[in-house]
Amino acid sequence: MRWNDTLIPTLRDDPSDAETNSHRFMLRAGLIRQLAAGVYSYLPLGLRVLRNVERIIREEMDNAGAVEALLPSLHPAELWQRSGRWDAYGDELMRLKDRHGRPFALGATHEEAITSLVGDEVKSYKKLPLTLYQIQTKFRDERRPRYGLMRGREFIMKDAYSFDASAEGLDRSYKRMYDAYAAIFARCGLTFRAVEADSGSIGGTDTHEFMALSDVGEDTIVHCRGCGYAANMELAVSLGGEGSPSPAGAADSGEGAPPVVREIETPNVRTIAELTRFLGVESRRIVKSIALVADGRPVVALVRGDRELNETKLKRLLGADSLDMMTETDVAEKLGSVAGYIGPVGLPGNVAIAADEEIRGMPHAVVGAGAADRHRTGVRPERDFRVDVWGDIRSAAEGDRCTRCGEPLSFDKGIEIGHVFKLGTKYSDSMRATFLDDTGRSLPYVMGCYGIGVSRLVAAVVEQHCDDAGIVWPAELSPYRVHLIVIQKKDPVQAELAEKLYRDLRRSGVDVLFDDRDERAGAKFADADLIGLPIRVTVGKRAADGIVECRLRSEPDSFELEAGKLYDFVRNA
Ligand code: 9G3
Repeated sequence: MRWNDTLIPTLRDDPSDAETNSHRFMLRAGLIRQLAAGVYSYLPLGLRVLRNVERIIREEMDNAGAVEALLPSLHPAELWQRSGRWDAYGDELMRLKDRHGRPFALGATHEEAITSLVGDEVKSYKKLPLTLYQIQTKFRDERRPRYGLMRGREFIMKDAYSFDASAEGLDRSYKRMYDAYAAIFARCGLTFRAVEADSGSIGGTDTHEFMALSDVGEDTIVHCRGCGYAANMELAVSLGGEGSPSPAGAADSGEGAPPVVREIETPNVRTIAELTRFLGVESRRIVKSIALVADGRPVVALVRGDRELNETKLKRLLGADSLDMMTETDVAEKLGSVAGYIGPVGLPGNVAIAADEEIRGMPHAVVGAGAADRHRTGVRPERDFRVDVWGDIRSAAEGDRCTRCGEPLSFDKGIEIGHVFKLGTKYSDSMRATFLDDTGRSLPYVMGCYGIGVSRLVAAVVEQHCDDAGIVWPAELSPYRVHLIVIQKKDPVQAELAEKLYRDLRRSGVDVLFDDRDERAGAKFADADLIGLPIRVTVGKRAADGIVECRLRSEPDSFELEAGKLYDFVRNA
C-alpha cells in the first residue's frame, strides 16, 4: 500500500484527552478517531489490526467446534421483557423507538436473541451440543466511557453461546471455549491470566475472566505463585497476614477477665486512622461499621478496622440485587446513629448486621457508639451485639496468604479481555427454550456464554506492546509486515530501487506499507516508530550499491543488507 493512497493521519503531539499509552498511540498513529464520547471510527490501519484479531478468533473458535452466525443489533423490547432484563438494566441499555413507536433496544449482549433463535430452531437432543458465535457491535451506554477503545459505548465483541443437554455437556463446552481463549490471547501476543470471577447479575455458576496484565487495568487480580490460585478481587479469598485473628475467645493482651464495655469521649474522631491515634490501639482492634441499603433494606456491615469491605462478596452473601452506601440522613433516620460513629451495639431490630468472620475472634473491640464524638471499648461480639449473618465480606489485601497453600498472595492490575460463564438454564428457563431428550421429555438447554472484547483487546495489546516512540506490533496483528521508506524520492536511483523492492515484496505475498511521501527522513522515521510495523526497510544513499538499511521495530539497531537478500530476511524475521 502506498502511503499517499491510504489515510494515516499521524500526530506529532499527544492529544490532551489521552490518558493511557494505548489511547495516546492509537490516536497518534492514525488508527482511530473519536466520533463521540466512547464512539470511534477505525481508520485503515486500525481496521487491519481489528481484522487480524478477528481472523485469529475465527480460527480458534472454528477449531473449538463453534460455528459462526450473525445476530441483529436491533432487538424488540419484548425479547428483553421475556427475560426480565428490560427493566433490570437502566440507562446502560440503549433504547429507541421505530417509526411505529414500537420500543427497541440496541444489543448490549445477545443471550435473549440467541436463546430465542435456538429455542425456535433446535428441538432435539440430537442437535446438541451446539456452540454459536458472532463478532458483532455491542452498545452499552457507559456512564464514563474512557481510554479510547478500552471502554466504549459502541464496541466489538465476540460472543459465543453453547447449548448442551446436560451439565456434563456444558462442562465440556466450557473447557473447549476456555482453552480456545488461552490460544487466542497467546497468539495475540498478550500476557494474560485466567481468574475466578464473580458471575454478577447474569448468574450461573463457574465463571472465569481473562485478564491482560496492565497498570491501567481497572480490575485487581489476586494470584498465588505457590499453587496457581487466581481470582478477581471481587471474590478472592485470603488468610489474614501476620495479623490473622487470634483464636476466638483468647484475650488479646493476656487479660483473663472478660472485658467491660466503656463509653468514651472521642471528639471529632471519625476515621479508623484517627481512632488508632486517639486511643493508641491497632486498627485490627477496631470494628469498622459500614451502613448500606441492600434492595432497599438497611444493612450494617462489620469488618475489622484493618480491612476493606468487599461489596461484591457482601451482595452475594445477602443475595441482593442492589447495594448502595446509606446516606448520612438515613444513618440518622434509619439507624438512629451518626455517620462516622456508627457501631453494631443497640441498632434497631430491622437493621440486618452482616459481619466478616474475622470479627468473631475479637476479644474486646472498639466500636462506634452511635452518637457524635463517642465510641465504646471492651465490646465483645455476640455478647454485646447481635450478628444476623456471618461470612467472608472482606477484600484480600497485600500481605495476606493463600487459603490453599499458605504462600503470600500477589496483586496485579488487569484489563478484562475475556469472560466465560456457565449459565445453566437461567435463560432457557426464562425464554422457555427447550429440547426433547432421548426419552421424549422436554428439557431446557444447559447454556454457557463466552465473550471477548475484540476492540478492547486491540487496546490491551498496544498497552503491552509499546515503547516511548510508539507501538511495537506482534507479528500476527500488525497492519502490514514491512514499512518501506525511500529517503530521497527525487533521486532516480533511490526511487527505482524502492519501487522494485515494493513490487517484488508484494509479488512474494509480503504486506508492505510504502512511505513514498515527499517528507523529511526524520518525519518518516518517527511515523514508522509510531505505527510500529515489525520490519523497517530504508532505501537511501547506498541504493547505488544495491544496499538498503533494515531495522526490526523490536530492536534498537539497524543494519545494512543487500537488496537481493531482503525477501529471505523478511520471510525469516
Ligand atoms: C445489558 C447491559 C450491560 C451488560 C449486560 C446486559 C454486562 C450483560 C454481562 C454479559 C455476560 C456475557 C455474552 C458474552 C459474554 C458476557 N453488561 N452483561 O449481560 F443489557 Cl446494558 O454480557 N454476555
